[in-house]
Amino acid sequence: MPTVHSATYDLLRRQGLTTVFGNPGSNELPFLKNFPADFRYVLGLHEGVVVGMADGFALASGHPALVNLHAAAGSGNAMGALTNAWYSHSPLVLTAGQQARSMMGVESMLANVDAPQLPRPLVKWSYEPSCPEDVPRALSQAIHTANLPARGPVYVSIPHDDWGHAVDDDAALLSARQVTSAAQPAEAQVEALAERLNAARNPVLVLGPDVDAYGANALAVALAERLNAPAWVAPSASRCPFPTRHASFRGVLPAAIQGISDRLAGHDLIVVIGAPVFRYHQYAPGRYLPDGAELVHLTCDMQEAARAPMGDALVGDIHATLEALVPRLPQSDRARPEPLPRPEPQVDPEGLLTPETVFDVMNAVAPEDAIYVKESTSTVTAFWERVEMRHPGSYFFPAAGGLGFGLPAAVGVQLACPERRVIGVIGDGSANYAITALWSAAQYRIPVVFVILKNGTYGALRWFSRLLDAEDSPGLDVPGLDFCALAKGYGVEAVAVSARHDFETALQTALEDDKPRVIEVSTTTIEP
Ligand code: TZD
Ligand code: CA
Repeated sequence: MPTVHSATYDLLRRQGLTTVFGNPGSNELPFLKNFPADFRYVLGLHEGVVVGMADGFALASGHPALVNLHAAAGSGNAMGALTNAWYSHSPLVLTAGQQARSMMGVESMLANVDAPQLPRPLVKWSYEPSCPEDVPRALSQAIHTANLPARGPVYVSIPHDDWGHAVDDDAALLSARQVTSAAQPAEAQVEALAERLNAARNPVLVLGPDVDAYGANALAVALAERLNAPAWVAPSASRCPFPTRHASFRGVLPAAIQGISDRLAGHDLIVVIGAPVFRYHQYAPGRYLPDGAELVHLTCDMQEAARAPMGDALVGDIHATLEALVPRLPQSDRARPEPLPRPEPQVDPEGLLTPETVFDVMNAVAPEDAIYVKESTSTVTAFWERVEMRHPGSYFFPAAGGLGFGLPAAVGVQLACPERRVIGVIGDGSANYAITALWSAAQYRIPVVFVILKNGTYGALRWFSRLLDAEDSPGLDVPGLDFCALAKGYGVEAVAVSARHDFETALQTALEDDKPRVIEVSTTTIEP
């Protein structure tokens, strides 16, 4: 007779969720017992790390990832990481152990009295099955909900005395289910879009993370080349949708209302693909659109389409829509955009490297298909200017700006892509939110190269403090951190460098190794 336990593992296996990212407690042990040999458990020492690793794994693999957390305290620890998963459309299936059903009412230790409420509003769906027999079906619903567009995290709370219950043979029907979506635009919609693009005098593309998530990077290039249009990366982009040395590439838009209008001035049609309109950050009020401009928006997310303050939107599969659209467009005879000039090398002060130099060295030393997981907030512009990324899936950044993503996501991305090298580019502030990811990297021998940029300060906040006229705020510096000592404590070999040649050597050595390494680089502080 199958049980909730056997039916669930059968479901997870058939649906391809055989890696479990977790941090266990007593409530989770009945799920983890008899852990099948074809499954892999990846232990994170803090739930923010657990979700961060799963997030990187899901984003880089394109498949839902399973997370197993501990009841309320564990789920609570994971919430910050869920802000990023939500905005990056990351299909995370979060499960959490609950007290035994008969012990919940008296509020025993580790009972989560209103478990489905806790992760909201950062999940698409949250549920606690009303009886043990419903657990496999609820998990099946969770997997498909996470994976259907727009993708996103889901949460299921499971009482620990459910796992031994018998279920009938119909539970096997669940594991064989295939749930797919189409969202191909109608003929008339593609035609209308094509006409609009053809009629535009001077169109501009704004490309976002979901171009990369849908594997539509090459189609975005084809579109830019058909139109001979410049291509900007959407503000606050968490992925790289377009090759950064292509003649059309214009860099990342600033995350401010007026800043975007200024950059896009002179265009009569703004075509936003795979990003919200727009993901602003710093408050710089102004006009949403430059004079004379219209905006059209292709998105996989109906909420993004609905909440935009301007423009027309088409909700659908980004790959399918571009595939239908591009062949309808005649080759434009507009002049091809001129490629951006290469940025000049920076002169480094004695005993420090500029972040610009760090990125120039990475660009020269790292393999051309390296994957960058970036979480150093003041160096975003410099990074996009200096590091060439030409392959899909080359860049991941916390989509909600929730720090604590970079270190663990780098581990998850490397686990999903063992054939490519992952370089984590992490600020000395950011590194502390999820430093224990180093331990998981060491224990599972996941060969991420962690480059920690040590400028001794929350650099981006220094910039914001000038913007907000709050330069005298306390708590903006982080002196006295020794990342080599921390790395050693978690089992990762580390070296500190402060000169260009030493960084080159350290990076080369790290990239040749088959285990993780930390390189602490002393840097100057620059403007974001
Ligand atoms: N806590 C969390 C979880 N997320 C945040 N985004 C912040 C606090 C606030 N914050 C920012 O938005 S940027 C930043 C903080 C603390 C500074 C990060 O410092 P860093 O990078 O050293 O990682 P830079 O390059 O010095 O800015
Ligand atoms: Ca810093």
